[in-house]
Amino acid sequence: MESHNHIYENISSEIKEIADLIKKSSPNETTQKMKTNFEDYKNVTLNIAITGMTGAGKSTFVNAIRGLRNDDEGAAPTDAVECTKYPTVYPHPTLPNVKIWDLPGIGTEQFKAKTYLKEVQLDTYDFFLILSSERFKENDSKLAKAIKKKKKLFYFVRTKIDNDIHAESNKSYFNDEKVLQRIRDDCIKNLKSTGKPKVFLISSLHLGKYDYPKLIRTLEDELPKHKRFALIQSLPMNSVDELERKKKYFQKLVWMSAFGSGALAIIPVPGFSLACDYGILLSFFENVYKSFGLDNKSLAILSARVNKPVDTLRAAMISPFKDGVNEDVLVRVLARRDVVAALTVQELSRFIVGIGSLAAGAISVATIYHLLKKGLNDMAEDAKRVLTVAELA
Ligand SMILES: Nc1nc2c(ncn2[C@@H]2O[C@H](COP(=O)(O)OP(=O)(O)OP(=O)(O)O)[C@@H](O)[C@H]2O)c(=O)[nH]1
Ligand SMILES: [Mg+2]
Repeated sequence: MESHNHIYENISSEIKEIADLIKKSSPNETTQKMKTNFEDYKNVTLNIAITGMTGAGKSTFVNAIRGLRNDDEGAAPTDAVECTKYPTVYPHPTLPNVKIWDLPGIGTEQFKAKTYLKEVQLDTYDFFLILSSERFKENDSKLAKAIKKKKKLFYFVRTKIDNDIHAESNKSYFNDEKVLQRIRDDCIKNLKSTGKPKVFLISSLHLGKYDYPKLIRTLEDELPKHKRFALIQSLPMNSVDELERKKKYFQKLVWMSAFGSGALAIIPVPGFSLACDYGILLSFFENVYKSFGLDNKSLAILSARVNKPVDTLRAAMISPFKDGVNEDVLVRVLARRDVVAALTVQELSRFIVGIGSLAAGAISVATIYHLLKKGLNDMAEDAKRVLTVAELA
């Protein structure tokens, strides 16, 4: 009894909106609305602008947040000479709605922030990261103020922190924290004309270290909810922590997808697979698959990064989804007794608040819900095993 209440507590916030909707509308209307909500998440675009002085490490950062190294296929070109003259778009390797823009360097000369923002088409971007590998300069502040005026989000990123740490490490009384604090204070001092600047110290060569995780948490707090989802979904997999976070975001879509599949209008026939909309289920799983880095392309990228053969990484996957996501796999998983018999009707009425009278449709929804939840767990377990083999867990 207690455990049921516990489940009820946990899910109630996620399905409260759905429950309200069900009370007011028909199963078809509910399905349609949930489908639209799902599409809104799926189609959300995220455009990230990376800017800063020549040589600040923009292109390297663009590559790093796409999980690429500078010499990988599809990487933004980097070299010592100034090489990025126009905004260049780099789509995420597997989630094309997320785009990272490598903007031209802002230069050292007399700089007109307003003209620059017009030239790079300010409105395209959801937020700006202003990078510098040394002291932030007057031009960085000018740019930030112009962005602020346009009510856009921006953050300062001090790059190549690994170099700073390395340079200091052979001094006596070396202390990581002190070096970082000194750099941080210095950045804030140079940027004080922009108000309370948010500065993150990072190394594109070691994203797991320094302030990168804090930068991501800050973006999670400050971006609108759909954009936040797109961001987290797109990040390269570096740790089990990041995997768990991604999983949490997808968990929020599980009820929405279950109702959006049209299962509410279906009376289940024992022994037969449900005639619901597999499109939305496939779409859900395909996104999870890519986001967790389990597709061929992501595995190939990871393989290059951690220097392990693709086949070794792939061999770590043992779930029903190990060879990919398709309708056959879904039907096969759906047919499993543990999915179909997952819930009794009493449990259902606890799960699906307010629709006790639609018990038949509710059973179908709950079955799909379980399929989604189980699939999500299976994929997360596969991803954990891949991370372990990649020595990232
Ligand atoms: N150690 C270290 N080197 C870095 C890092 N980020 C960039 N670099 C190096 O710094 C140099 C310049 O990096 P880029 O990414 O090309 O810089 P950029 O800002 O794109 O330069 P432009 O396109 O000319 O404006 C390259 O040699 C990179 O390998 C970092 O986090 N750590
Ligand atoms: Mg560049």
